[in-house]
Amino acid sequence: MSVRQAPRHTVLVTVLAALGFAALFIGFDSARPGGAPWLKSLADWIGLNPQADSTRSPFTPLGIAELPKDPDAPSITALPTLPSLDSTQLPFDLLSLEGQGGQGIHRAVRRAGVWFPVFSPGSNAANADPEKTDTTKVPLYITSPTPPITPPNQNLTYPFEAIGGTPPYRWRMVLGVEGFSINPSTGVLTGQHPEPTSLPLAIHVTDATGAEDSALYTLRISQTDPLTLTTTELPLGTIGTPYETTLTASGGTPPYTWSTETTLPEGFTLDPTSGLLSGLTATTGFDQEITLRVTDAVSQETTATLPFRIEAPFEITTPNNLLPAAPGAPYQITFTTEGGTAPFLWSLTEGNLPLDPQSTPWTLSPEGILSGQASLIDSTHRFTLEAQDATGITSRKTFTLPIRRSLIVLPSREKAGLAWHPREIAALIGSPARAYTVTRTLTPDGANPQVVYQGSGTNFVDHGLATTATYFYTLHAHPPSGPPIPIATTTATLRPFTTARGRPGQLADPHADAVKIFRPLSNGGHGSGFVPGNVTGPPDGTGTFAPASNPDHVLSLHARIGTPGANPDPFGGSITLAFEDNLIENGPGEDFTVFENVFFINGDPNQRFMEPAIVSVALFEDQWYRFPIDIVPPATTSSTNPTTDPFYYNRGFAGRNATTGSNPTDPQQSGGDSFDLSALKIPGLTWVRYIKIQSTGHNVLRDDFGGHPVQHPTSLGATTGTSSSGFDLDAITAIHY
Ligand SMILES: [Ca+2]
Ligand SMILES: [Ca+2]
Ligand SMILES: [Ca+2]
Repeated sequence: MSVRQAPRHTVLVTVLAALGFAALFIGFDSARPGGAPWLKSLADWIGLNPQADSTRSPFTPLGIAELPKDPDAPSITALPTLPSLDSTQLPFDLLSLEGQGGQGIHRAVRRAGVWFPVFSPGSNAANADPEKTDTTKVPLYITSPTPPITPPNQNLTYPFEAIGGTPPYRWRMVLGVEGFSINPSTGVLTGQHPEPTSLPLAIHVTDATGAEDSALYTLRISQTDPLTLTTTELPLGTIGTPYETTLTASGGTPPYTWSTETTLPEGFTLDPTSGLLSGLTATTGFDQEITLRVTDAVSQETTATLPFRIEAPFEITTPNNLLPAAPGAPYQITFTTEGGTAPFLWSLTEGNLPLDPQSTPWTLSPEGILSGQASLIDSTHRFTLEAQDATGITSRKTFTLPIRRSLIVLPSREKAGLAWHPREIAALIGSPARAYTVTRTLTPDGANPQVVYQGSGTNFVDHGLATTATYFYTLHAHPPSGPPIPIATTTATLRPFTTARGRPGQLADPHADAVKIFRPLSNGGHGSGFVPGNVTGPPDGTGTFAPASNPDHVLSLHARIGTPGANPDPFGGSITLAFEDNLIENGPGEDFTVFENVFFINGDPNQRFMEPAIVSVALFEDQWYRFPIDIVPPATTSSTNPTTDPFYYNRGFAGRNATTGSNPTDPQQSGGDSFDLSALKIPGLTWVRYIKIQSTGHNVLRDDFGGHPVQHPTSLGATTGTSSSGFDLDAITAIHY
């Protein structure tokens, strides 16, 4: 079929070549090679003073009438209210709508997390092809995600659902075991099985006109005992003595397969079948953390990060996790050893030392004194130091040094998010705290403190605050005995909000504010010369047939073709964004939306060009949670490419829905792909401030539910690893902020 739609990738490559912008590599995790250690924040982008610290700078309250006018504001805030659209008015069968947004040719409704355009043929705009856009029908789609894992001998009842086509639907299935059946008219699968197993389950649905759709799932019968890595510590090894330990796991469905997420030290191996970790080092001791992964027979996996230490005749006694350096403050630490023969000679063997605000690296003296001034931006640094004693024996240790306050406070709209790190507080008070109290005052002298949190968690959101007010928060740790100890005080000043682009220090916005790391697959890609402005602020996409595509509107992350199970980093570029003037709270339902420039192939809204990405969130820079992904391929050979079907990327992906142009903070209007932090099932996680988006690449990742490889479209230069290949990020917007 010929491509009528402007072949955006070709056009964009030309534009880019003409502009010749270099990619930005932005420091956040300094241990990564190529990470230039500076951060271009929103303030740099729009020319405001980046030195301003929003939690400390003096602030003149602004009345609403005095708010600076933003040229972008009308496009977001002046949208007319959408007239209500009930299902009887829809041109096709879409019952139980989850939302509607857009106007005219861009009007769309949402069902099962996917937005479908709805418009009358008379309102066609130039971008839509009337011959391709049959507005009376949505094709028949099976929408359901993979059924849940079911224990042996326990009954499973799972309703499969479909939309589009012409009801009524008829259902059938193909499954290689007895004991299950599907109701042909309702699509409800029922049954049970006595043994743990993992089987392909093909589901077929036929509509009244004989049209058919199919989907291939994995039916998992497994103990619900969660897969657990039962090895909780690794034995201490010694230089010159062969090291051997066998890792253990329980739950899930054996047999288990073992692997590591981190590189093992030289001379060490992990047997994937037996879990035997073994090796020998002759002259170099080390003390580092390794991340171990166990996968069971039905592709569930779990990981654990454990200290791994080989003792030399002397050891480095400074703990791995260094106390945080406060932003902008001087920092000095003297590393210490025990045993061995003095003098010791210190050197950096891996990673990078932090940089001061002038981008000069901190210094490590040969005597083991690390000193410098902390940058103004929160960041985490990992590096490995080596000490060599007078006899030539060496000992290595990996350190983590965070730059941030011990009490994190992020102001938002009439609320503030607070968080602290128990490990650091334990280091400060000499033992784990049994509880924490946070107090709030309106003056720095601490008069009239109000207790706003008491418990054993690590984060909470303080509600009911006044815009333009400044609050002083103090964190108190409760040691095992004795009175609480004040640990840290931090202030927060609440700004008025706009849904357009904010102004640092004056006007906050619900959108991502800064790029922490940008790691494309090659330099000079589409939009790389416009980072961070093209991915901060509100979405530039203005409608379902009007995806953002200019380099100052979107940033391409790049994708390549790989092999399943490979490290995804060389095949899918990534970006990490920070929220600096608002938080993303885990509120009711969806919490944030990712906007990409999904477009319709040949103007046909039923054939989507989607470049998928996986999404992770964090509250602390070193603790990430990824949304689980579910791929649902067709069960039979399809006449169209499965990757043009939004229900192929069934759950957990960004990049499957177009932007409607309506209010980006309302997931029932905005289009894009919305995510609910509750889906991560992380106990006690009330808010986050970092989001990482990584292009999936083609054939690299497997999904979390059936192990299906994640396919990426390969046409239109989508997997060249350069220029505009891969996911094109437009914006990320908080819903609860
Ligand atoms: Ca913001
Ligand atoms: Ca939520
Ligand atoms: Ca944008």
